[in-house]
Amino acid sequence: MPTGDPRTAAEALSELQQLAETADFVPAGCMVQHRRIPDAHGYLGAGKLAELAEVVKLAHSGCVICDDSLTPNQMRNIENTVGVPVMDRSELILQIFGTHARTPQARMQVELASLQYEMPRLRRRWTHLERQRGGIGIRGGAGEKQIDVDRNLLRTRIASVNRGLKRIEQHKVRAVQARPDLFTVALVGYTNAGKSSLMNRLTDAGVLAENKLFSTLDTRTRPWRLPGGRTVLLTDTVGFLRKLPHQLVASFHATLEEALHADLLLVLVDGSSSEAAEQLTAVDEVLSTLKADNLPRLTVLNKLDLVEDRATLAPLWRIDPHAIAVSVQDGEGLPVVMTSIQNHLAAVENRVELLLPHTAGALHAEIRTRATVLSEFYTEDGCLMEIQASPAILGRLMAGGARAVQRPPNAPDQPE
Ligand SMILES: Nc1nc2c(ncn2[C@@H]2O[C@H](COP(=O)(O)OP(=O)(O)OP(=O)(O)O)[C@@H](O)[C@H]2O)c(=O)[nH]1
Ligand SMILES: [Mg+2]
Repeated sequence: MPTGDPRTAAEALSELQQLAETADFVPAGCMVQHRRIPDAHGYLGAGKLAELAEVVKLAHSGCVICDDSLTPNQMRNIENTVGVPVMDRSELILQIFGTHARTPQARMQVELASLQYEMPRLRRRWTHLERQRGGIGIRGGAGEKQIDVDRNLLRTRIASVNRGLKRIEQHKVRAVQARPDLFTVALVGYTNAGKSSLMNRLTDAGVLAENKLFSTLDTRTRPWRLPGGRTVLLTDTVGFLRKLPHQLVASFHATLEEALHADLLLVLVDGSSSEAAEQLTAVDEVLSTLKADNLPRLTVLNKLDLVEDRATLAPLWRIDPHAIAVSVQDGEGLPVVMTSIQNHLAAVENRVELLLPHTAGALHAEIRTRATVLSEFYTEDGCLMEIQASPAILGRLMAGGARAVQRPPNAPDQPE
């Protein structure tokens, strides 16, 4: 068990099992050792390590996965005792990210994280090769020179991937800046919470959604038409996980940052999971590392259709009394999400009355999609509208020919 993990061993192992299955492993068994600090040499104590070797032999396992980070030394020592390859949590997650990466940016981000993970472990790989060839260790052996060659190769590749990534990121920044000034809602949350499913349900994004961890590794933004015609942008992105390898958090920073350019966060959590409260806390931690913890947010508890007793949601409502329970699958609660977003818009935007002269009639369609129209009347001078919009949109409308209407204090609400 990793130290400082608030979960029980069973909870931590059930997540590790899910990760392993996502990477197409078939788990044969689990083992837990309760220790205050991991053994520096073999992570587990000597007795437990021997027990593990026995279990691996009996189950004919091809690999051992540890739920914590292992030092290259610990990995080598465990491998020597159990006789099969050993993987730590970071390596497993990197492998999953590697198979799920589809866009060039995601592929490069995973490659960068993997190269950085690999760097301190080069020596271990070479010791293995020398042993297989019957060598006598790496001190002064062929491996020693090869490690230097490999290290230089890795450094060159890291620099080249970094340059490629910078180019893509600059291109993306320009694309985000060129985006129409629409209110943006970002979907964030623990992996497998249902973010892509919600995105698909609300827009026709056609994003891959499946019962696997880290199905989505890049950011996608689609227009979402709210009831009444107002359009906002909805952004889906990579899911969070407790203790993500730091190399991955660093590599995916740009992807997450793009999503966190949002005006409002929808924090999604799988309400049917027994670990929903811990997952919400983990999401908070990632958001605060990304300095996005002060963005306005709505908490959405998903998969209500799988919750047999709603009383089990009580701890989540204690964390956020305004959390909205929904089922993306059958649509329950989604109208409440929309109303909450509209209420949020009403609270943060300006409400103004303006006259759209006939000469500026072309702005009418823009107002309908980018602002909320509260009322409109046609008069001799043009269309008199009461709208709610952001200062940026209002500025654009004024520049396009719309005029603010100043009413005398006792004027009737509506024109005759
Ligand atoms: N029963 C039920 N299943 C749901 C619901 N919403 C989503 N799912 C399922 O949950 C699984 C994960 O959904 P995704 O939409 O891929 O989750 P995600 O948050 O995008 O996951 P990552 O991209 O991995 O971060 C899929 O198998 C969905 O079909 C729901 O309301 N009820
Ligand atoms: Mg997804």
